[in-house]
Amino acid sequence: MRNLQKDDYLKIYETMVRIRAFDETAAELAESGELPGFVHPYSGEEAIAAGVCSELTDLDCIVSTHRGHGHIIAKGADIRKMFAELFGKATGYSGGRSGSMHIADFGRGIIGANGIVGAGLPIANGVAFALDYMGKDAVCVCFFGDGATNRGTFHEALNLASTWNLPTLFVNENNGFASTTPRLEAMNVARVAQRAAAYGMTGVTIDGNDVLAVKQATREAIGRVKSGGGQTLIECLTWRHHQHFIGDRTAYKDPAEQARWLSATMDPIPRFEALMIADGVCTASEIATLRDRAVSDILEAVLYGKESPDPDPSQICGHVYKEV
Ligand SMILES: Cc1ncc(C[n+]2csc(CCOP(=O)(O)OP(=O)(O)O)c2C)c(N)n1
Repeated sequence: MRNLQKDDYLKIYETMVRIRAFDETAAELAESGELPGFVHPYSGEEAIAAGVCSELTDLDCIVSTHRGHGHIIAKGADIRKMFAELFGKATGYSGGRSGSMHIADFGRGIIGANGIVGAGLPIANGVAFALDYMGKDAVCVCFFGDGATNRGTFHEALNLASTWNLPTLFVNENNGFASTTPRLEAMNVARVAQRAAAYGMTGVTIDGNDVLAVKQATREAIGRVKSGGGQTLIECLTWRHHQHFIGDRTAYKDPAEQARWLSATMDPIPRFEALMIADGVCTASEIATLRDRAVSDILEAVLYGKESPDPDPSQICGHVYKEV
């Protein structure tokens, strides 16, 4: 995977720093009380969204989670409409009705984030079924946390995808916790990927902070399902830098472990920067330029969101029932 074109490296890097800038800014705004609603920052997990989505085409779809900003940005969503939605404004993705956890953009194959843990899994199968039924050469990627793999929806979805041979790709973001519960207090298997065997599919565990490893595993999984080799459950080992949501306390995290994961050798962004410099892809100053651009794009999107109009109160009952 280290033989990509320069543009491919830069695109992946831009995606990661855009996600980081988006969620660090959203976290600050939520902490200061400027943003209404919940924010579940994705910081620390960027390599997964960026690596997976770098292998997707416009025809492919994704189904996201409550921690979904990263997936949605990596699939090409408009960050101005995202911030407008977070601010509850009329110009937001859902007209300000949904906030952070229900952003969707069907035109870009973003079927939606979801506030219900594990609820995206059966939806992803439905999308995969539809893609297959319509004869599209495409897959549906489902992102979900380790906590979600203890829900019945996970097991039903893997069983159905395997039995019906659906083009669903299961991407587990194993950050070690479901809210405040450490993973091994809630499951009795060493690896989430082991669960794939129960459904006759391939299970792999990878370093989820190594964006090129994620890209490689995604490429192999898509190739496998498209060539009749069955589905894949990719378990990506990672760590969330922040609390579960902004406002939560993190007493359940070991400070030494937290510091280890935030170090430059573990954080996916400095890791990828070091790799690009070592491979002669770009210089430190080119990297700084890309970072600065990501931050200024985000600030512009925040301004757009803040200054957008509030929804019209007379429309409050809209989108509840379908008009006939
Ligand atoms: C069905 C359901 N149960 C509980 C919750 C409350 N809740 C929200 S996020 C979360 C933890 C999810 O953990 P995981 O799936 O590992 O994802 P992560 O937050 O680590 O990304 C819980 C329990 C919920 N939203 N939905």
